Amino acid sequence: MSKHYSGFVNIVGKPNVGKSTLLNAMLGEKMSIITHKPQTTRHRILGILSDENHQIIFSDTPGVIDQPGYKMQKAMNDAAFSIFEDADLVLFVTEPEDKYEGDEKIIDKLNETQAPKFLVINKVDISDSQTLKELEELWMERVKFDACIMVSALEKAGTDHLVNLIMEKLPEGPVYYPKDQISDKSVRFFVSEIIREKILEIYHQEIPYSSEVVVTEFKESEKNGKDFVRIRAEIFVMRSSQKNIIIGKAGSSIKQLGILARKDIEKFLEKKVHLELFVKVKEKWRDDDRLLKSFGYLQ
Ligand SMILES: Nc1nc2c(ncn2[C@@H]2O[C@H](COP(=O)(O)OP(=O)(O)OP(=O)(O)O)[C@@H](O)[C@H]2O)c(=O)[nH]1
Ligand SMILES: [Mg+2]
Repeated sequence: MSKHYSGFVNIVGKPNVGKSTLLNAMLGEKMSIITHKPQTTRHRILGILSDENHQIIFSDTPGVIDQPGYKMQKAMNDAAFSIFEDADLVLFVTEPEDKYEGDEKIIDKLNETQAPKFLVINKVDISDSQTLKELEELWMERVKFDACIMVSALEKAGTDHLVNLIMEKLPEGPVYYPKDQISDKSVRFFVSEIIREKILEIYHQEIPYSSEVVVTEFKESEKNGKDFVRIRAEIFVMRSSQKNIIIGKAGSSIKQLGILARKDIEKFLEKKVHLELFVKVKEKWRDDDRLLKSFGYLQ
Protein backbone atom coordinates (compact mmCIF):
# COMPACT_ATOMS: atom_id res chain seq x y z
CA MET A 1 0.00 0.00 0.00
CA SER A 2 1.35 3.40 -0.86
CA LYS A 3 1.36 6.03 1.85
CA HIS A 4 -1.24 8.77 2.09
CA TYR A 5 -0.37 12.37 2.98
CA SER A 6 -2.90 14.93 4.14
CA GLY A 7 -3.29 18.07 6.16
CA PHE A 8 -4.99 21.35 6.90
CA VAL A 9 -3.39 24.27 5.11
CA ASN A 10 -4.68 27.56 6.39
CA ILE A 11 -4.49 30.77 4.41
CA VAL A 12 -4.20 33.94 6.44
CA GLY A 13 -3.39 37.59 5.80
CA LYS A 14 -4.85 41.07 5.80
CA PRO A 15 -7.94 41.99 3.77
CA ASN A 16 -7.54 42.33 0.01
CA VAL A 17 -4.09 40.72 -0.33
CA GLY A 18 -5.54 38.02 -2.61
CA LYS A 19 -6.14 35.04 -0.30
CA SER A 20 -9.33 33.96 -2.04
CA THR A 21 -7.83 34.46 -5.49
CA LEU A 22 -4.92 32.27 -4.41
CA LEU A 23 -7.22 29.54 -3.10
CA ASN A 24 -9.18 29.52 -6.36
CA ALA A 25 -5.94 29.40 -8.38
CA MET A 26 -4.63 26.42 -6.43
CA LEU A 27 -7.94 24.56 -6.64
CA GLY A 28 -8.58 25.45 -10.27
CA GLU A 29 -12.18 26.22 -9.26
CA LYS A 30 -14.02 29.35 -8.29
CA MET A 31 -14.66 28.57 -4.68
CA SER A 32 -14.32 31.84 -2.82
CA ILE A 33 -15.79 35.11 -3.99
CA ILE A 34 -13.32 37.81 -4.94
CA THR A 35 -13.79 41.54 -5.20
CA HIS A 36 -11.55 44.58 -5.15
CA LYS A 37 -13.08 45.57 -1.81
CA PRO A 38 -11.52 44.57 1.53
CA GLN A 39 -13.42 42.24 3.87
CA THR A 40 -14.98 40.30 1.04
CA THR A 41 -14.60 36.91 2.72
CA ARG A 42 -16.63 36.61 5.93
CA HIS A 43 -16.45 32.92 6.79
CA ARG A 44 -13.87 30.22 6.97
CA ILE A 45 -14.33 28.20 3.80
CA LEU A 46 -12.70 24.84 3.15
CA GLY A 47 -11.42 24.05 -0.32
CA ILE A 48 -10.26 20.47 -0.75
CA LEU A 49 -7.65 19.34 -3.28
CA SER A 50 -7.14 15.60 -3.61
CA ASP A 51 -5.17 13.19 -5.72
CA GLU A 52 -4.56 9.51 -5.15
CA ASN A 53 -1.93 9.92 -2.44
CA HIS A 54 -2.60 13.42 -1.15
CA GLN A 55 -5.37 15.51 0.33
CA ILE A 56 -4.88 19.21 1.04
CA ILE A 57 -7.65 20.86 3.01
CA PHE A 58 -7.24 24.58 2.45
CA SER A 59 -9.03 27.14 4.60
CA ASP A 60 -9.77 30.53 3.16
CA THR A 61 -10.38 32.98 5.97
CA PRO A 62 -11.54 36.57 6.38
CA GLY A 63 -8.75 39.13 6.29
CA VAL A 64 -7.38 39.93 9.72
CA ILE A 65 -8.65 43.30 10.97
CA ASP A 66 -6.59 45.23 13.50
CA GLN A 67 -9.53 46.82 15.35
CA PRO A 68 -12.85 45.00 14.85
CA GLY A 69 -15.74 47.47 15.10
CA TYR A 70 -18.81 45.30 15.56
CA LYS A 71 -19.65 41.74 16.57
CA MET A 72 -19.65 40.40 13.03
CA GLN A 73 -16.10 41.73 12.48
CA LYS A 74 -15.09 40.20 15.78
CA ALA A 75 -16.51 36.86 14.63
CA MET A 76 -14.64 37.28 11.31
CA ASN A 77 -11.39 37.90 13.20
CA ASP A 78 -12.00 34.90 15.43
CA ALA A 79 -12.47 32.80 12.30
CA ALA A 80 -9.20 34.15 10.93
CA PHE A 81 -7.24 33.50 14.10
CA SER A 82 -8.84 30.09 14.72
CA ILE A 83 -6.81 28.74 11.84
CA PHE A 84 -3.65 28.74 13.90
CA GLU A 85 -5.13 26.08 16.13
CA ASP A 86 -5.51 23.23 13.67
CA ALA A 87 -3.00 24.03 10.95
CA ASP A 88 -0.57 21.49 9.57
CA LEU A 89 0.81 24.34 7.47
CA VAL A 90 0.15 28.07 7.46
CA LEU A 91 0.28 30.20 4.32
CA PHE A 92 0.74 33.83 5.26
CA VAL A 93 -0.18 35.96 2.26
CA THR A 94 1.01 39.49 1.71
CA GLU A 95 1.51 41.77 -1.30
CA PRO A 96 3.55 44.86 -2.18
CA GLU A 97 0.72 47.27 -1.36
CA ASP A 98 0.02 45.60 1.98
CA LYS A 99 1.66 48.18 4.17
CA TYR A 100 3.39 46.88 7.23
CA GLU A 101 1.25 48.23 10.05
CA GLY A 102 -0.91 46.81 12.82
CA ASP A 103 0.68 43.43 12.26
CA GLU A 104 2.09 42.72 15.71
CA LYS A 105 -0.69 40.38 16.73
CA ILE A 106 -0.42 38.28 13.61
CA ILE A 107 3.38 38.20 13.88
CA ASP A 108 3.08 36.90 17.44
CA LYS A 109 0.60 34.27 16.31
CA LEU A 110 2.82 33.21 13.43
CA ASN A 111 5.81 32.89 15.71
CA GLU A 112 3.85 30.96 18.33
CA THR A 113 2.47 28.37 15.95
CA GLN A 114 4.36 25.09 15.81
CA ALA A 115 3.23 24.30 12.27
CA PRO A 116 5.48 24.98 9.30
CA LYS A 117 4.69 28.27 7.60
CA PHE A 118 5.26 29.74 4.17
CA LEU A 119 5.49 33.40 3.31
CA VAL A 120 3.53 33.92 0.10
CA ILE A 121 4.16 37.23 -1.62
CA ASN A 122 1.30 37.75 -4.05
CA LYS A 123 0.65 40.19 -6.91
CA VAL A 124 4.19 39.99 -8.28
CA ASP A 125 2.69 40.99 -11.63
CA ILE A 126 2.31 44.56 -10.39
CA SER A 127 5.65 44.92 -8.66
CA ASP A 128 9.38 44.94 -9.35
CA SER A 129 12.14 42.67 -8.09
CA GLN A 130 13.70 45.28 -5.78
CA THR A 131 10.43 45.92 -3.93
CA LEU A 132 9.75 42.20 -3.68
CA LYS A 133 13.20 41.51 -2.28
CA GLU A 134 12.78 44.20 0.37
CA LEU A 135 9.39 42.82 1.29
CA GLU A 136 10.82 39.33 1.65
CA GLU A 137 13.64 40.60 3.89
CA LEU A 138 11.24 42.60 6.04
CA TRP A 139 9.05 39.59 6.73
CA MET A 140 11.79 36.98 7.03
CA GLU A 141 13.38 39.10 9.79
CA ARG A 142 10.20 39.06 11.82
CA VAL A 143 8.90 35.54 11.38
CA LYS A 144 10.71 32.22 11.04
CA PHE A 145 9.15 31.16 7.76
CA ASP A 146 10.17 27.83 6.25
CA ALA A 147 10.05 29.23 2.75
CA CYS A 148 9.17 32.33 0.74
CA ILE A 149 7.23 31.88 -2.48
CA MET A 150 6.42 34.65 -4.95
CA VAL A 151 3.21 34.24 -6.91
CA SER A 152 0.66 36.01 -9.00
CA ALA A 153 -2.61 34.37 -8.01
CA LEU A 154 -4.39 36.39 -10.68
CA GLU A 155 -2.16 35.06 -13.47
CA LYS A 156 -1.70 31.65 -11.82
CA ALA A 157 2.05 32.18 -11.88
CA GLY A 158 3.93 30.17 -9.28
CA THR A 159 0.76 28.65 -7.84
CA ASP A 160 1.39 25.10 -9.14
CA HIS A 161 4.88 25.29 -7.68
CA LEU A 162 3.35 26.37 -4.38
CA VAL A 163 0.98 23.38 -4.43
CA ASN A 164 3.96 21.06 -5.00
CA LEU A 165 5.84 22.57 -2.06
CA ILE A 166 2.75 22.14 0.12
CA MET A 167 2.43 18.48 -0.89
CA GLU A 168 6.05 17.88 0.10
CA LYS A 169 5.35 19.29 3.57
CA LEU A 170 2.18 17.29 4.27
CA PRO A 171 2.40 14.79 7.08
CA GLU A 172 1.25 11.23 6.62
CA GLY A 173 -2.46 11.24 7.32
CA PRO A 174 -5.91 9.90 6.61
CA VAL A 175 -8.41 10.72 3.91
CA TYR A 176 -10.37 13.35 5.85
CA TYR A 177 -13.01 13.98 3.21
CA PRO A 178 -14.31 11.88 0.31
CA LYS A 179 -11.91 12.35 -2.59
CA ASP A 180 -14.56 13.91 -4.83
CA GLN A 181 -15.65 16.48 -2.25
CA ILE A 182 -14.30 19.98 -2.90
CA SER A 183 -15.74 22.00 -0.03
CA ASP A 184 -17.44 21.81 3.35
CA LYS A 185 -20.01 24.41 2.38
CA SER A 186 -23.41 23.77 0.83
CA VAL A 187 -24.62 24.78 -2.60
CA ARG A 188 -26.97 27.24 -0.90
CA PHE A 189 -23.99 28.89 0.80
CA PHE A 190 -22.20 29.37 -2.53
CA VAL A 191 -25.35 30.78 -4.10
CA SER A 192 -25.69 33.34 -1.30
CA GLU A 193 -21.99 34.19 -1.70
CA ILE A 194 -22.43 34.84 -5.42
CA ILE A 195 -25.26 37.26 -4.66
CA ARG A 196 -23.11 38.95 -2.01
CA GLU A 197 -20.25 39.25 -4.49
CA LYS A 198 -22.55 41.15 -6.86
CA ILE A 199 -23.71 43.40 -3.99
CA LEU A 200 -20.06 44.23 -3.32
CA GLU A 201 -19.57 45.01 -7.00
CA ILE A 202 -22.66 47.14 -7.62
CA TYR A 203 -23.21 49.12 -4.43
CA HIS A 204 -20.93 51.60 -2.72
CA GLN A 205 -19.76 52.77 0.66
CA GLU A 206 -21.36 51.02 3.60
CA ILE A 207 -24.07 49.14 1.67
CA PRO A 208 -22.14 45.87 1.08
CA TYR A 209 -20.89 45.87 4.67
CA SER A 210 -24.43 46.34 5.97
CA SER A 211 -25.82 43.49 3.86
CA GLU A 212 -26.22 39.79 4.42
CA VAL A 213 -27.75 37.27 2.02
CA VAL A 214 -29.73 34.18 2.96
CA VAL A 215 -31.07 31.64 0.49
CA THR A 216 -34.50 30.70 1.78
CA GLU A 217 -35.66 28.45 -1.02
CA PHE A 218 -33.81 26.22 -3.45
CA LYS A 219 -36.01 23.96 -5.56
CA GLU A 220 -35.10 21.94 -8.59
CA SER A 221 -37.98 21.93 -11.07
CA GLU A 222 -38.81 21.11 -14.63
CA LYS A 223 -40.61 23.19 -17.20
CA ASN A 224 -41.28 22.16 -20.80
CA GLY A 225 -38.86 19.27 -20.37
CA LYS A 226 -36.05 21.57 -19.19
CA ASP A 227 -34.46 21.46 -15.74
CA PHE A 228 -34.21 24.67 -13.80
CA VAL A 229 -33.71 25.77 -10.22
CA ARG A 230 -36.01 28.15 -8.43
CA ILE A 231 -34.09 30.20 -5.88
CA ARG A 232 -35.43 32.69 -3.41
CA ALA A 233 -33.02 34.81 -1.42
CA GLU A 234 -33.40 37.48 1.20
CA ILE A 235 -31.05 40.42 1.53
CA PHE A 236 -30.83 41.87 5.00
CA VAL A 237 -29.83 45.50 5.44
CA MET A 238 -29.70 47.73 8.50
CA ARG A 239 -31.88 50.70 7.52
CA SER A 240 -34.83 51.39 5.25
CA SER A 241 -32.72 53.99 3.40
CA GLN A 242 -30.34 51.15 2.51
CA LYS A 243 -33.25 49.05 1.37
CA ASN A 244 -34.24 51.87 -1.00
CA ILE A 245 -30.70 52.00 -2.39
CA ILE A 246 -30.58 48.23 -2.92
CA ILE A 247 -33.87 48.41 -4.80
CA GLY A 248 -33.03 51.58 -6.74
CA LYS A 249 -35.29 53.83 -8.83
CA ALA A 250 -38.31 51.80 -9.92
CA GLY A 251 -36.43 48.64 -8.98
CA SER A 252 -33.62 49.25 -11.47
CA SER A 253 -30.72 48.36 -9.14
CA ILE A 254 -32.15 45.16 -7.74
CA LYS A 255 -33.02 44.13 -11.26
CA GLN A 256 -29.41 44.58 -12.32
CA LEU A 257 -28.28 42.69 -9.22
CA GLY A 258 -30.65 39.84 -10.06
CA ILE A 259 -29.42 39.58 -13.63
CA LEU A 260 -25.72 39.56 -12.72
CA ALA A 261 -26.20 37.10 -9.87
CA ARG A 262 -28.40 34.79 -11.92
CA LYS A 263 -25.82 34.58 -14.71
CA ASP A 264 -23.08 33.51 -12.30
CA ILE A 265 -25.34 31.13 -10.39
CA GLU A 266 -26.30 29.47 -13.68
CA LYS A 267 -22.62 29.07 -14.50
CA PHE A 268 -21.96 27.63 -11.06
CA LEU A 269 -24.91 25.19 -11.09
CA GLU A 270 -24.74 24.50 -14.83
CA LYS A 271 -28.52 24.88 -14.88
CA LYS A 272 -31.08 27.53 -15.72
CA VAL A 273 -32.08 29.55 -12.70
CA HIS A 274 -35.12 31.52 -11.69
CA LEU A 275 -33.98 33.97 -9.02
CA GLU A 276 -36.19 36.02 -6.74
CA LEU A 277 -34.68 38.61 -4.39
CA PHE A 278 -36.31 40.23 -1.38
CA VAL A 279 -34.92 42.99 0.82
CA LYS A 280 -35.51 43.09 4.57
CA VAL A 281 -34.49 45.59 7.23
CA LYS A 282 -32.94 44.21 10.43
CA GLU A 283 -31.49 47.19 12.22
CA LYS A 284 -28.66 45.72 14.28
CA TRP A 285 -28.03 42.37 12.66
CA ARG A 286 -24.24 42.82 12.77
CA ASP A 287 -24.37 42.96 16.59
CA ASP A 288 -27.25 40.57 17.20
CA ASP A 289 -26.08 37.20 18.54
CA ARG A 290 -29.17 35.33 17.41
CA LEU A 291 -29.03 36.65 13.87
CA LEU A 292 -25.26 36.17 13.66
CA LYS A 293 -25.84 32.59 14.71
CA SER A 294 -28.51 32.04 12.11
CA PHE A 295 -26.24 33.59 9.46
CA GLY A 296 -23.49 31.16 10.46
CA TYR A 297 -21.03 33.59 12.11
CA LEU A 298 -21.37 32.19 15.62
CA GLN A 299 -21.60 28.61 16.81
N1 LIG B 1 -2.68 42.37 -9.86
C1 LIG B 1 -3.08 41.35 -9.09
N2 LIG B 1 -4.23 41.46 -8.42
C2 LIG B 1 -4.62 40.42 -7.64
C3 LIG B 1 -3.83 39.24 -7.51
N3 LIG B 1 -4.46 38.42 -6.66
C4 LIG B 1 -5.61 39.03 -6.28
N4 LIG B 1 -5.71 40.25 -6.87
C5 LIG B 1 -6.81 41.23 -6.72
O1 LIG B 1 -6.85 41.68 -5.38
C6 LIG B 1 -8.20 41.95 -4.98
C7 LIG B 1 -8.53 41.21 -3.70
O2 LIG B 1 -8.52 39.82 -3.95
P1 LIG B 1 -9.21 38.78 -2.96
O3 LIG B 1 -8.79 37.43 -3.40
O4 LIG B 1 -10.66 39.07 -2.81
O5 LIG B 1 -8.46 39.16 -1.59
P2 LIG B 1 -8.69 38.55 -0.13
O6 LIG B 1 -7.36 38.54 0.54
O7 LIG B 1 -9.41 37.26 -0.21
O8 LIG B 1 -9.60 39.67 0.53
P3 LIG B 1 -10.63 39.55 1.79
O9 LIG B 1 -11.55 38.40 1.52
O10 LIG B 1 -11.34 40.86 1.75
O11 LIG B 1 -9.80 39.38 3.00
C8 LIG B 1 -9.09 41.55 -6.16
O12 LIG B 1 -9.38 42.71 -6.90
C9 LIG B 1 -8.18 40.60 -6.96
O13 LIG B 1 -8.48 40.56 -8.33
C10 LIG B 1 -2.60 39.16 -8.26
O14 LIG B 1 -1.85 38.18 -8.23
N5 LIG B 1 -2.28 40.25 -9.01
MG1 LIG C 1 -11.22 36.69 0.52
